[in-house]
Amino acid sequence: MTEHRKNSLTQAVDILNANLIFVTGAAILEIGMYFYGHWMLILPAFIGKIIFYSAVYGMLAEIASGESIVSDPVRLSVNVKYYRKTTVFIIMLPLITHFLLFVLFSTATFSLILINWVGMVFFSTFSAFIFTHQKYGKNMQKADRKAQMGFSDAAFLAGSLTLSLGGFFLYKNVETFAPQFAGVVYFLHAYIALLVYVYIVCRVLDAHPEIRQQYTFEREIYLVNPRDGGRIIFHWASVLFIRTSQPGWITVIRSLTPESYHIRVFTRVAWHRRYYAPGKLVGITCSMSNMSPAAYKLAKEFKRQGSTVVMGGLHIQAFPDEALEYCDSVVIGEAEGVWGQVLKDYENNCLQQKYYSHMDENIYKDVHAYQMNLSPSIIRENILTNKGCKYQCYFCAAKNLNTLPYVKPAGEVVELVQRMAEGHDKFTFLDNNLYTTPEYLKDLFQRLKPLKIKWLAASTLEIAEDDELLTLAKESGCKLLYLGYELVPNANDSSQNEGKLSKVPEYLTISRKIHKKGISIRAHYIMGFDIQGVRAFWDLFVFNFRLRPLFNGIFILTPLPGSPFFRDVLPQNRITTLNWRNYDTGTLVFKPKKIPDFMLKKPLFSLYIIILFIFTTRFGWVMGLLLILFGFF
Ligand code: B12
Ligand code: SF4
Repeated sequence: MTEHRKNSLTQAVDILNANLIFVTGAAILEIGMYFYGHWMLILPAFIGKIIFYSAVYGMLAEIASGESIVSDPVRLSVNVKYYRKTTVFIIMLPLITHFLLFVLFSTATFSLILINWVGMVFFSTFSAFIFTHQKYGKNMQKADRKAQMGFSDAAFLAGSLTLSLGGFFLYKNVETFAPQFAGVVYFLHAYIALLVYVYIVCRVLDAHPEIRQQYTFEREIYLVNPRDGGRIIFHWASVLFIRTSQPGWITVIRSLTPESYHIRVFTRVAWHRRYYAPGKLVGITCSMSNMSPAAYKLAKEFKRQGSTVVMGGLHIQAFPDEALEYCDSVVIGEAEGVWGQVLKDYENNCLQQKYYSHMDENIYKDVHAYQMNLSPSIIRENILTNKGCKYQCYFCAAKNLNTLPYVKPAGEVVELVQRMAEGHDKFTFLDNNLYTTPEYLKDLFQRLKPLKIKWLAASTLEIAEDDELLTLAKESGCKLLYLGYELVPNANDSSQNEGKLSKVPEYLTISRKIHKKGISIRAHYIMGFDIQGVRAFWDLFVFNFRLRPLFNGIFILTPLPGSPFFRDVLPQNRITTLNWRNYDTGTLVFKPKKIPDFMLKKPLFSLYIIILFIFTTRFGWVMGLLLILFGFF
C-alpha cells in the first residue's frame, strides 16, 4: 500500500474506534431486524434504518473531513434531515437486488441475509461515494478529479468481502450451536461495513485535499468539559441521551473570543486519543473537584502533544498551583474579566501563569449580546441572574463565586427567556441561589408573567417569606424550587447561626406556603455535620414526612475545596482521601464526629435514601406502589 492508502486505513480505523457507539447501534439494528423480523416491524425497522444511517453516514463523513471532530447530537439530527432521501435509495438497493435475483433465478440461495452480509462491502463503498459527493461536491474544486483507486484499495475491499463472507458462515454456525455469540458476529459485521464506508470516504477526500484544507484552521481553540468523577455508566448515558450542547463557561468564552479563532467544543465526550492535537489553545474547565483527575490527564496530554493549555473553574480557583503542574496558565475567577488578555498574551507568546479576573457591572454585556444569537435550546441551558450567593455556608464552595454584586439586568434575562420561548416553554435558572433581593425578583417575575413559560430554580427559603413575591413567582411560571434544609439540633441557638440557619424553626411553615401556592419542592439535605448524631437519620425522616416534597437530594457532607469546612477539617487530619474523584458529595471522604462511618456508606446509606424516597416524598408513593405491583405480578 502506498503511504497515502495506509494513512486512510489508519485514519478509518481511528475514526471508527472513537465512534464504536455507531457500530454498536448498527449491530443492534441488524440483530433486531433479524431476530424480531415480524412483518409488523418492517415499517418501523425501515424508518429506524433511514434515521440511523442518514445520521451516522453524514456524521462519519464530517469526522473524516475534519468538519467535526467528535460526533454531535445536533449534527446527527441535521444530517437526518439532509440525507434521508439518499438513505432510502441506498437501503432499497439490496432489497431490489434481492428481488431481481429471486425473479431471475427463482431460488432462495440468494437469501436476503446473504445479500445483506456480502453485499454490504459494495453498498458501503457505493454509499461512501454518494455521501461524500453529496456533502462536499460543491466544494470540490476540480470536479473532474477522481479518487485514484488502485490495487491496494481492491485488496482492502476483497479482504473485507472475505471477512464478511467468513462472518456469514460463522454466523450460520454460531446461530445453531452458540446463539449467545451471535451478537459478537453481528458487531464484527457492522464494524467491517462501517470501516469500508469510512475508508472509501477517506480515499475520496485524499483525492480532494481542498476539502480537508477548508477545515484546517490556523488559530484554533479547543474547549474541553471533562467528564466528572461520577460513574462511567452515567457518563455514557449522558453522552448518549443528554443533548446538553453548551455549558455556561463555554458560552462565556465563545462570546469573548474574536471571530478570527475557530472554536471546537468537547463536551459529554467519551475521550479518545485522536482528539488530542498539537498547536491548539486548549481551555479546560474544572468547576467541580471530582472532574479534576480527568481534567489534569487531558491537560497533561495536550501539553505533551504541543498545545497550550489554560484551565479555569472553581477547583482551579481553590488550587491554582496544583493545576499549574499540568497546564500552562490558570484563570482565577470568572473568564469575563480576563479572557481577552489571555488571548492577547497567547498571540504574543507571553502567556502568564496566573490570571486574576476583574469584575465590574458590565460582565454580562458581551455574553448577553452573543447569547441572543444562539438557538433556543442552547439559551435554555444558560439562563442565570447571578453566579454567586448572598450566604456563605460553611460547607459550600460557592463562597468563592465573587460575582454577587453584579446581577444580570432583569430586562436582559427576560429578553433571553423570550428568545428561548421560540423553541421551548420550560427552563431551569443556572443560579446557585436565585434569591438576591425581593425588589429585583419582583421586577423579574412581573416581566416574565406575560411570556407564559415554566421555570425551575435553586433558591433559599426567603423567596416564600414575602407573600407578594411568592404569588408573583407562581404567576410567572415557577413550577419547582430546589431548596436546601439544614436540619441541625439546636438550630435556633444563635451561636451556630450562619444566617441561613435562622430559618430552621420556620422551615415547615414557609415550605407549606410554597406547596399551597402549587409550587413543588425538591428538598436537599446534607448528612454528616459534626453536631449530627445517629438520631439525625430519624429527624430527617420525620421532617421529610411532614414536608412531603416531590423529590429529595440527600448529600454527604464533603469538604469541598474552597469551602471553609475544607480549610478547617484539613489540619484536623480528618480527611480520609484527597482523591478528588471521590468529592462527589455521594462518597464519605472525611471522618464524621458522631455518626459512625458505615451509616454514611453503601449499602446502608443507599438503603436509607431509597426508604426515605418511597415513604416520605410525593413521587415516592407512586414508585413504592409500582414496586409492590411488580413484586406482586
Ligand atoms: C450547572 C451545575 C451542575 C450541572 C452541570 C455542571 C457542568 N459544568 O457541566 C450538574 C447538574 C450536572 C451538576 C452536578 C454536580 N455538581 Co454542580 N453546579 C452547577 C452550577 C449550579 C452552575 C455551573 C455553571 O454552569 N455556572 C455558570 C458558568 C458561567 O460559571 P462557571 O462554570 O463557574 O464558569 C465560570 C468560571 O468558573 C470560569 N471558568 C470555568 N471554567 C473555565 C475554563 C477556562 C479555560 C477559563 C478561562 C475560565 C473558566 O469562567 C466561567 C465563566 O464566567 C454550579 C454552581 C455555580 N453557580 O457555579 C454547581 C457546582 C459547580 N456543582 C457542584 C457540585 C459539588 C456538583 C456535584 C459534584 C454534586 C452535587 N451535589 O451537585 C454534581 C456532580 C455529580 C456527579 N455526577 O459527579 C459544586 C462544585 C464544588 C466543587 N469544588 O466541587 C458547585 C460549585 C455548587 C456548589 N455551590 O457547591 N452541577
Ligand atoms: S449552600 Fe446554598 S445558600 Fe449556602 S452558600 Fe451555598 S449556594 Fe448559598
